Amino acid sequence: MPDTITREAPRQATGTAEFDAIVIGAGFSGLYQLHLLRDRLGLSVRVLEQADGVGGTWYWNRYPGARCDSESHSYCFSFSEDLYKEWEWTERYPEQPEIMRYLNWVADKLDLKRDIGFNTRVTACRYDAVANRWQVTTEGGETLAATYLITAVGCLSTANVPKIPGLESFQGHWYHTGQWPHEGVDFSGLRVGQIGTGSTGIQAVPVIAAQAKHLTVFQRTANYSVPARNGPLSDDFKAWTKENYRTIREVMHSTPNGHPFVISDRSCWDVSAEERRTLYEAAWEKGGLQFRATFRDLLIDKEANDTAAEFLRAKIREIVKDPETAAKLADIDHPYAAKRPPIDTEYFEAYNRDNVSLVDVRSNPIERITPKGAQLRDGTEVELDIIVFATGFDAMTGPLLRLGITGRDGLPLSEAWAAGPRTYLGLQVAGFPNMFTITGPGSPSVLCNMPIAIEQHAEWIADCIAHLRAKGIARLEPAPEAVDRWVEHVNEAAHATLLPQAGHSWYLGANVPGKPRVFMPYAGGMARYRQICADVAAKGYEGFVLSD
Ligand code: N01
Repeated sequence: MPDTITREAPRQATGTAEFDAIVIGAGFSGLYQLHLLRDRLGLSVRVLEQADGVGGTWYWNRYPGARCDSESHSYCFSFSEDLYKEWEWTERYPEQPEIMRYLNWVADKLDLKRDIGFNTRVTACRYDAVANRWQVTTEGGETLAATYLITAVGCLSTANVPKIPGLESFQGHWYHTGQWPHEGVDFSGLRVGQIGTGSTGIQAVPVIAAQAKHLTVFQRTANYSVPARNGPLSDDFKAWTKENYRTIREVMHSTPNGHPFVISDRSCWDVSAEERRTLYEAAWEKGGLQFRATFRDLLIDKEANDTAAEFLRAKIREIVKDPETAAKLADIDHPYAAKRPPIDTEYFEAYNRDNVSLVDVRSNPIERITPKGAQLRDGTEVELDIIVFATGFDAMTGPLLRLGITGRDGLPLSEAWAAGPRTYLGLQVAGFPNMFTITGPGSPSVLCNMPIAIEQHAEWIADCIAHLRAKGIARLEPAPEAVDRWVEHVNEAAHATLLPQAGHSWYLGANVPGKPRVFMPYAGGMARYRQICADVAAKGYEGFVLSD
């Protein structure tokens, strides 16, 4: 990558602030993209962020128990050895406030905040073909323009609050975990209802249960979970991560999911049933997302997966004392890890408390919210003071569609994606020249440890922009045939795994009524994807149309 290209000063003549690049979002992606474009390429860049601080997903997700499921020594930037070695994590998994401290530290260290417009919500992005510029409008009435538009809005930033009749009549308070009040919520002495048992809900249950008078969990789909085994990091481990920076990074770059552990090359069928059980026990004791790395075929062979699933169901029955509650929790209808596998701290144990109860809302749905609580189909009214919606997100496409993007010839992104997202490499959309989507649909993104996926995209985009500028190329967008081929490949990659077998997963958009059912992330593996993107660039951006 060249070190600098002339930096253009912002121009204000038309009331429009002019930049080389506009980046939307100041989480991991936006921060790194700003650093690369401004400090390595010398471009004028403006980052627009709707929150009043950096942090992206970690700014909003302040719910009880919010903690990253990736291990802290892998959930950080690794592009700079100095940055990596200077920061000290305290626990095996970083808690939300610690990640916020980390991202603020990075932003200050790289002097990024001066180029970020906070409290600035983007309402429209329109491509002007004559000027070959992106015109961006904000809620506050600002207009800005740039040659390159880069979305760094994350995959899980549009809260999904189910439309349950009567919610407006509820006399208590309700909150979505992804829009949690900064001042926190005091549950002491209160009756709390939590809807949702995904990764978020499973983190929140034990923490809310420890404080509330009573917690009722409304479960629609039972879920697997493996103990996180969180705890403080020893000085030895901290020193080891620093000494082994390069090796850790190499592992993260060479595995399908960007985590710092290697997936076993052993098949589940290479070992006896007894040995298999011993290996699962060891993985359960070790804890964390690594459980799924016990055998190489857990995500491609349903019968192999069944062995892990049965082990995990048996654990639920062993931990949860009330057999009826245990049966509801263990009645899981999808293969293990076909939905994002949660990890927990005393989740199943929480159901042994006297102040926690479980309602199966698949057999007995919430018909309406009343002023006093939730009314179930069988007529029961569960009285509540607080409702917590741990109901997830309009994932991957939601954050992009709400930006009001229109491409060439006034084509709205919502129309281009009416039947589901269509991208080339998850990086660009045909008809939207010079627009790049960090961790967009069609890229590994949510199937990968996010900082690894983000760094690869931000670097590829910076290299691409450097190439365009060095060669005097005005526009880059994917050829429609390249998009067709990529969409087909994303589909094939998903169907080579068990992932599409969880028919109600947000990977498929199935959690949002009316959303097209398309498997959105690229399941072919991060290492393979990195190579594909590198090859495309090496072949002169094969599959893209480059024009003056
Ligand atoms: O959301 P989810 P999440 N009535 O969509 C239920 C990342 N993450 O926020 O399965 C009743 O997974 C829904 O039920 P069902 C991670 O990638 C990361 O938990 O659709 N229930 C499900 O139980 C994760 O995958 C971390 O039947 C309703 C739950 O709500 C992603 O975020 C931590 C309902 C939603 O689960 C999203 O996780 C947490 C309704 N109308 C999350 N609508 C870290 O690494 C939905 N549900 C820190």
